[in-house]
Amino acid sequence: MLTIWGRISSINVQKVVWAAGEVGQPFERIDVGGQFGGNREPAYLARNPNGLVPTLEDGEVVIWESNSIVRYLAARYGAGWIWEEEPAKRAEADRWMDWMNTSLQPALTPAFWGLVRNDPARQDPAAIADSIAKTEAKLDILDAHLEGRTYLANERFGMADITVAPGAHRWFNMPVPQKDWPNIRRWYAQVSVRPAAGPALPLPIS
Ligand SMILES: N[C@@H](CCC(=O)N[C@@H](CS)C(=O)NCC(=O)O)C(=O)O
Repeated sequence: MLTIWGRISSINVQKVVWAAGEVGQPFERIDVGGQFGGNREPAYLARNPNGLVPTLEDGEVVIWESNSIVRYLAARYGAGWIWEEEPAKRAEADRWMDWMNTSLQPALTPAFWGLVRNDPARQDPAAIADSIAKTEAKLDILDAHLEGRTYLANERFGMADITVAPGAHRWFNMPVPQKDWPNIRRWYAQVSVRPAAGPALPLPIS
């Protein structure tokens, strides 16, 4: 039985919960972080010195960093399924996973904290407008990539879809102007109804 440490409102925890479901591994998820706290406790820091969520425990194996956890789950339990052995194919998925963490998430986070989490420190209208503009530019790239494609990488469902779709889920449920991204909408509608996606993509977002 896997243990996933982290509150489900975390976009990074959502990726791990989804991946665990796809590879058919039973897991216990323990609420840590945000309003639940616990992530600065010595016992948690011993597992994850960053004091962030998610952290995965699989027997003796302890891993932090959401993408690394998804890759671990895919490689260990999803070979021939969501794990690509061939380096070029795996890189096709890897690049979108890293793009999510380094491009889309940083772009949308200020608007999310200002408009959804109502953080008093993140109410600057200019910063929110900047976040919206930057996110739209990233989503334009995603929409163009998905033109004529069913999935993000290798024409089959995989790690990239699991890690990027929580970003679309968040954006589509935020009180922001919604541009028309027909390819993202179609792709999101398709992947978000997978049985493993349900527990990973809670509504309302928070
Ligand atoms: N790069 C890390 C980022 C982890 C991260 O920033 N997690 C946030 C939640 S999304 C966190 O732990 N925030 C503190 C908290 O929840 O208390 C990953 O992908 O796992």
